[in-house]
Amino acid sequence: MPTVAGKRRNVCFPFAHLKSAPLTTAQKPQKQTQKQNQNQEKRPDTRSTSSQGRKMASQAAPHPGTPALFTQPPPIRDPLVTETTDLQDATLSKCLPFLKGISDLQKGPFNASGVPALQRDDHVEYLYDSLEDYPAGFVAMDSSRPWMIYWGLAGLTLLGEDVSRVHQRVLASIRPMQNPTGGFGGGHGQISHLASSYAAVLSLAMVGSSDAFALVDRQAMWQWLGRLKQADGGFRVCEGGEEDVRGAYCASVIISLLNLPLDLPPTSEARLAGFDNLTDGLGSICRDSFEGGISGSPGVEAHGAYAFCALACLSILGPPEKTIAKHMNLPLLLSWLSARQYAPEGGFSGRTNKLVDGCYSHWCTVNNGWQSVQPRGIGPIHSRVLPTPQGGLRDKPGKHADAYHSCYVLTGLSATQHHHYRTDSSPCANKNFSSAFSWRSKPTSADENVFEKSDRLTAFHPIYVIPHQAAEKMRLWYEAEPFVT
Ligand code: FPP
Ligand code: K
Ligand code: ZN
Repeated sequence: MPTVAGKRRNVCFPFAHLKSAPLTTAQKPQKQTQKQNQNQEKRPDTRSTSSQGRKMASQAAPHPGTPALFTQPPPIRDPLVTETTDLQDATLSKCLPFLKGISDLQKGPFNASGVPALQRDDHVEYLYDSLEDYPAGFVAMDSSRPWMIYWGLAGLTLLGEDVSRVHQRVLASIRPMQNPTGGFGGGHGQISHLASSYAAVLSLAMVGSSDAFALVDRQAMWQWLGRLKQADGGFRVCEGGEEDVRGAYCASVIISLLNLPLDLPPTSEARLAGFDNLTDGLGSICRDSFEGGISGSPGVEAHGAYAFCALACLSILGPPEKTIAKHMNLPLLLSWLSARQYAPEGGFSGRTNKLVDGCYSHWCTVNNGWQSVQPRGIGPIHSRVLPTPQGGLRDKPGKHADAYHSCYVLTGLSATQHHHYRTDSSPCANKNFSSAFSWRSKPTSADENVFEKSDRLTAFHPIYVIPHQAAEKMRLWYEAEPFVT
């Protein structure tokens, strides 16, 4: 294992992503008087004429091959200056030297499109290291253990590593987190949560052995899901916890991969609401918000991570061109999703008026074949902007690398390197969710991409976010395994 003894990188994890913290509403637009408005219109554009950005922009010519879209500030400016616009300017100034290929931190060689090589070995080393011990300061991550395993394994798999070599350690770590009452907790002795169960199940799928599959207590999992099922069709994330589209997505991933019976357990209270089935009513909680995007639950701000959860859940429940069309206003959704990509940064934001962040290159690029948001230039963006000098990938320049961003930045990059499409055939005998298991992929051709052949990553299933074969193998294993209700 390429771990450097005694060395620990300053790894910083985004706790907010994993907790059920309520969304903070984006800053409300400030009212302006006519006078203020006029003043601002007369004022020189501070965003393009002040600060570091201008200084750096004038210092050196962009690397040849970089499209102008990614090297110049956007031509359309809103005259309203707020804390939000200042932050965006600062972000842009930090990204521009990387986009131009003139940052001291970038390692060559650059190819003809101005894209530096992926620092594959550094990222591999970083991700193996992320599976090692953590110092006491990381205690808050103790409720995210299955996630840390998932991010490490997924990132390594994307980079072409065979993660079955850490198989025994993965099983030894995950086994004590399963509760006899069903599901996996975020750490030893913690109550089961749908997000940690999702990460645990996907990690077991990636190591892919019979021992890994046999570890899951499917009967208890089914009973537990029956208790989480709510009267509106959705799932709470844990007993007594909140209900949102993360619950819907994580539950549908678990139900379909473990080939659980769809019948609700006889004792499930959701039966009182007239439901017979674990998936009854689930599609209708995946709906669009007033902005056209998708929020965690009705009435709150739309966010890209929840958009992924809802669209992926609908794509498990049935063919996406039917399920998504039924529950979403497609033109509005596509408009909101496309507005998440900024220029010249090239990356995606998670919500309106917020900053680009590499992880949204996964959450917001719905490359699900039914309709795709064309992530223009995002492949090069990852290589240009997001690496760190010592390996690992990050939210944006100025931040530390972490396993979460390494995983999802690579997932986003992989999505740009492969075409994903559905077929009419699924390898599964049980036809429930057959659409979810009918996805295939083929690598993009040389004239469609701007990276070198050596930078191609493993293709990931757009719904399960693990290799296609890993999802299929797990499902087929459980299809052959009797389930005693
Ligand atoms: C805001 O963080 C982010 C959220 C409120 C939700 C994030 C949720 C996920 C990333 C994962 C959900 C998926 C599963 C499968 C459980 P922020 O305010 O730090 O970032 P922002 O400014 O970019 O919105
Ligand atoms: K963020
Ligand atoms: Zn992020």
